[in-house]
This record gives sequence, C-alpha cells and structure tokens, in this order.
Amino acid sequence: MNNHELSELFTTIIKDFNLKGELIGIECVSTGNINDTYTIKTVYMGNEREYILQRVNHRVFSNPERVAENVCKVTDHVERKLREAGVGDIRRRVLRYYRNADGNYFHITSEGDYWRVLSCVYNAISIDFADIPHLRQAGIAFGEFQNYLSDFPAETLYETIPDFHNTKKRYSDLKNAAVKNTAGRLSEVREEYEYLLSMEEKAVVLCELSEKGELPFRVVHNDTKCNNVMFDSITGERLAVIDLDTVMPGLVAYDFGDAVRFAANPGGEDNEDLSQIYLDLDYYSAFAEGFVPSVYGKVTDKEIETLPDGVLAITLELAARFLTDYLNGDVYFKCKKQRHNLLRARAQIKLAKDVFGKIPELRARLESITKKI
Ligand code: GN1
Ligand code: MG
Repeated sequence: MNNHELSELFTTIIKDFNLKGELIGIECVSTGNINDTYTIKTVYMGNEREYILQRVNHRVFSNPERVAENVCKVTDHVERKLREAGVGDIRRRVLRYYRNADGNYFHITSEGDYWRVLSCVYNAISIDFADIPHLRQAGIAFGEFQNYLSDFPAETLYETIPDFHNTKKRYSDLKNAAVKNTAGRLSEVREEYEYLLSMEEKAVVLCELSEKGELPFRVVHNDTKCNNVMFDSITGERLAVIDLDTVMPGLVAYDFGDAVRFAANPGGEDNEDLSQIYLDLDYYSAFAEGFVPSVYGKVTDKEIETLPDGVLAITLELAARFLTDYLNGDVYFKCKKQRHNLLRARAQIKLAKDVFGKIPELRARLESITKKI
C-alpha cells in the first residue's frame, strides 16, 4: 500500500473506531516478523494523540477474533491486579484494544484484511538492543506479567496457534519439510539440518518433563523479546508488556528462555557475521535478576531450576522454525532480504552452540540469584 492509500484507509479506521482528531502522521514500525504495525498521530483541539494500528496476519492467526478475546481477557486481568496493587497511571502499564462503532475489535477491509487499534503508551520507548539496566527492567516486566497471570483461569483462553511452543511438534514439522523439500533447498542446508537433528533430544527435555507432569502449563506470554516491553523514556522503568497475541498456556522456562535468547545475544537475531553472535552472561544475569524474584513463590522450584534449559530449548526451536520456513519456501516469517530465514536459522544455531557450552555457568548464576531472594 502506498502512503496515499494508507492515509485513506487510516482515516476510515479513525472514523470507524471513533478516535479523536484528524490524522496528521503515520509511521511504520518495521520490527515484527508477522503483523504490520503503524503508529499514527492525530490532532484534536490542538493536542496530539497517538494510536497503534495493526494489520493482523490472518494466515498465521487464522481466527483474529479469538486472539482479540484472549488479549482482552488477559489485559482486564492485569489491569485488575495493577489496581489492587495501587499502581497509578494504569494506562501506561497495560494495553487497551479499541472497539469500533459495531463493538468489534477489527475493521475488516474489502480485501479481507483485519485492522485493529491499540492504545499507545505515552513517553515510552521499545528497544531492540537493551542495555543491562533495561534488561533488568524487562526481566521484572515479564516476571510480573507471569505473576499477575498466575491465578488467571487458563481454560478460558483459546489456543490461537496450536502447539506454538511444542518443540517436539516443531521438530516434526522440520522433518516433514525436509522430506517434502518443497523449495528444493535441502541440499543447501544439510549441515544446519543435521546439527538440529543431533540436538533434538536436548531440545525436547522440557516438553518431556511437562508430559511427565513435572512442569506445569501456565498462562505465559510466549514472545518475550525485550522489544515487547515499553520502558519509560526518561527513567528507563518498565511500563507495559506488549504484543500479547500469543498469550496462551505454556512453560515458564520458554518465556524466560526466549527473552534471554533475544536480548542476551549482542549480534541480533539474523546477523550474517556469526562471530558477533554469542550469549552474553552479564545480559543473562541482568534479565534473570529482574525475572526470578518477580516469579518467586508463584512457580515451583523445578520450574526455577529448569530456566536455563529453556534458553537452549527455545533457541533450537526457533532455529528449527526458521529452517522449516526456508525449506517450505518462506511462507511464514516476513523476509526482508535474500535467504533471510536461512540467515536467521544459522544465527540461532550459532547461539544454541554457545548456550549449550554455557549451561553450567547459567545454572551457577541462577543459583546465586535465588540464594539472595
Ligand atoms: C515472530 O512478529 P514477532 O516478532 O512478534 C514469531 C515469534 C518468533 C519471532 C522471532 C506468531 O514474532 O514466535 O519468536 O517472530 N511470532 C509468531 O523474531 O510466530
Ligand atoms: Mg510477536
């Protein structure tokens, strides 16, 4: 869509959702791999306002209405918890979805696109490469999120993407993609494929513990990248946790692991220069120092103990997902450059190798954090 088409569409959405003011600015937020996100500015009686407009990828989220219902139940719950705790400025601490004139969460275009409107967290930033103080705050944010949801009735949520972090299923998808070899790329990725298969047993350790009943399923965020936390732009304190589309039952170690996978790798998720990709232990500690005390008492000792295993499991799982998509011909994740999914898979594999070697140190650091609580 060009700028003119976007501004026509957004003007229609503004009317449909009864938002205040005239559209004066549109900015594309290019970080997501699935949905399309824009920040829009309006002016109303001389005051500027901001909103988030998002086109939900309904190939990935086949039932956007259910995603919206999940998110609103969760944000209502979090809001209640914040009020009970006497937290002020609730609007900066939890997201809000708007409903349109018909009471729906979506504006559906004639092309069948699903657009939604979310509140904007004011005077806040999101950061792709967080430093140590921000990472500690991100740990608090995701830990508190877990804490607030610890009494949320999980059975009321839809499983909007079935088996989202079922590593066993992700591995079987990878093997199927290799057998089908739809895009004819298998010979190019033999080495990566063989490595992932060689790590399968380690990747599925947590799935097996959960099958044996040793790790519970809880309502978790499922996409804990540090850019899914809004930070106060002046104090750096955590405000709201965003991108709640994948909130579903899952394992706490995967939330912890995914956050570390993303934020403690200074090279970034798709860096071609693999020498820049490794797990920074101080970044790991910073996130853990925020997260672990915030969930302590709400999760079991076994869950705490297995947090480092989550870092390895989710890194291998994501490598498998990227490689699967590459083999399938790039049908799931948005690709912004040539062989993007392969580059992403290689970066995650490099990271997984480093994480694997550092597991004893991750455990030791975790233990020293829990001792201090
Ligand atoms: C996708 O679009 P984004 O960045 O919120 C993906 C996550 C991956 C992530 C990797 C629904 O999230 O699972 O971890 O890319 N979301 C979905 O960057 O598949
Ligand atoms: Mg996401």
